[in-house]
Amino acid sequence: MRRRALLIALPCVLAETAFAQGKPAVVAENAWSRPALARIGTAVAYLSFRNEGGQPVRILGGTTPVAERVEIHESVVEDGVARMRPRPEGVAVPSGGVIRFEPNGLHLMLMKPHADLKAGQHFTLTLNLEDGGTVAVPVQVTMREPVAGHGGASH
Ligand SMILES: [Cu+2]
Repeated sequence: MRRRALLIALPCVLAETAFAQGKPAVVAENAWSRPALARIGTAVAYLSFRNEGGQPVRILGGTTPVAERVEIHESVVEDGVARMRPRPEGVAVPSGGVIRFEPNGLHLMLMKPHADLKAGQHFTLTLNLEDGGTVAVPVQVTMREPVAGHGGASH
C-alpha cells in the first residue's frame, strides 16, 4: 500500500522540481503583427517558439485581449492557389526544437479583432499548451518584420 502511494506521488514531485528551478522550459519571442482593420474580421501574428524543456510540447492555440479568439493556421499552395488551413490539432514542438510562425507558413490568426490594430501598438498574446501551460508574449504591431536580435540598430 505504501509503495503504491509513492509511485503515484513521484510524477508530482518531479513536476514541482522542474517548476522550482525557475527557468522557463518554453520561450516565445520576436512576436509581431501587421496593422489590420477590425472590419476585415481577421488579423495575423507571428513569433518564434523555443522548447528548451526535456519534453515535447504542443501549442493548441491562444488568447489575446484584442480579438475574440486565436487560431493556428498554415498557409499552403494548392493547385497554384495560396490558401490558409486551420490546424485545430495545433503544432508539436520537440524537445530542443524551434517553431517559427511566419509569413507564408504557420501563423496565428486573430479572429474578429475588437478594434483596428495600428502600427506602433503593442498587445499581449498568450499561447495555450496541451499540458495546460500558457506562455504570454508581447506583440508589436508593425508594417515590417522586426529584425531579431539587432535591437533596431542601423548599419
Ligand atoms: Cu490564417
